[in-house]
Amino acid sequence: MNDTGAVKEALRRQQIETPSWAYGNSGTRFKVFAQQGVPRTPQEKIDDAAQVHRFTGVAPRVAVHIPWDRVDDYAALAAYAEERGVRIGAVNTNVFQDDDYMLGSVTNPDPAVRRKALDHLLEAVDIMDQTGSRDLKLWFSDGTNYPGQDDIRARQDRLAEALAAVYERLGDDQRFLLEYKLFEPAFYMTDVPDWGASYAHCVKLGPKAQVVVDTGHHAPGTNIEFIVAFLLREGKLGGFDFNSRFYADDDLMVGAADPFQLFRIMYEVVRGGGYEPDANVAFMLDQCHNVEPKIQGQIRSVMNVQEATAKALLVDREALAAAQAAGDVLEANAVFMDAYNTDVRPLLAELREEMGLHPDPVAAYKASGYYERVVEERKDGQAAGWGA
Ligand code: PSV
Ligand code: MN
Ligand code: MN
Repeated sequence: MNDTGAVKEALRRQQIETPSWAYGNSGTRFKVFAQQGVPRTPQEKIDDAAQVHRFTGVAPRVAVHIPWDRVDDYAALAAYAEERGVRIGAVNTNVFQDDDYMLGSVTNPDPAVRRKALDHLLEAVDIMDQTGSRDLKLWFSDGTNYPGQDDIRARQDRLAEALAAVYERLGDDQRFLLEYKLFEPAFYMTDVPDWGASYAHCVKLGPKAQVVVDTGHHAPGTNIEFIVAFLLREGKLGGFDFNSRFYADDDLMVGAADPFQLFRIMYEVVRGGGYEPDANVAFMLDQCHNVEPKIQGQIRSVMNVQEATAKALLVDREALAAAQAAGDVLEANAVFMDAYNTDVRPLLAELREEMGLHPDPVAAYKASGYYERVVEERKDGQAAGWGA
């Protein structure tokens, strides 16, 4: 797509979902650094997410994580979000922070623990009914630390049983996204370690089961864009948890560590039709801002995804196809790199102005005084954190 008008039009309809937990305090297992002005309630997290949308125009949804965002009335929470110009997006489940889950949740050898975990997943679908959310995000920390600790095959059977029960419970317009992760917290074997395991379970269940690619969940050197191309081709790419990493699951700002990889991923999304409105690929962020200001960190991340998308849309697909058909390796690579090396910031600034936004979202946010206001307003009470 080379016509700038068409590129802008495509960028205008982009929707990037931000995670409620990115607005709260977070850290590593060594230390959580408390920041000022951090939200104390799920509502305040939504207030902050609304700021990201206000200044970027492309972040209209916020994902919630249960029980971190537990409230009495989820329909009221959804209404609260709508009043602030955003909606509740994916409902993320949490079966990893309870003592009972030490040896696993849905794959635990104890049927009572499995039942408890499944009840939580089903409760999350009840919540989706109230928030109007389409996506249930399932990530299991389940796995083992030592060879022989538990039976790998039996654990797969238990996983399949739980997934089938959740699938059965989904409404017509709902789906689940099964997230995989190579390791951590399990260090020998993880029950959903890679896209293949997630894909196989999802294929068995049907179209309402889709794979979600968290960009931080692979072995170093993995070609993530290949996975994206493959899953899209099979109609099984449900979405992304975007973040970037230098080592493992670093949860740094997307596009910070490797903007070229993000471009390559977005190119495969565009190439595979995943950017079309009816493709239903969810572009979510899953990040933690441990040392940087959180709302600004989210704004920067949204802009990074926009920039990678703009470059991906700018690839001259005709010229690329011609070079590929001719076997012209260097020309094909040059066409691809031309798009990556284009400075798309002026185009995005122009687009924002056309959308009635400030061309520089970070500057506009800083000038708004929102941060100073919430630092003052949120002085008292317990700040929300990863796990609260
Ligand atoms: C696990 O590492 C993960 O990526 C899952 O998506 C969790 O729900 C999320 O992190 C929590 O931050
Ligand atoms: Mn994730
Ligand atoms: Mn992760």
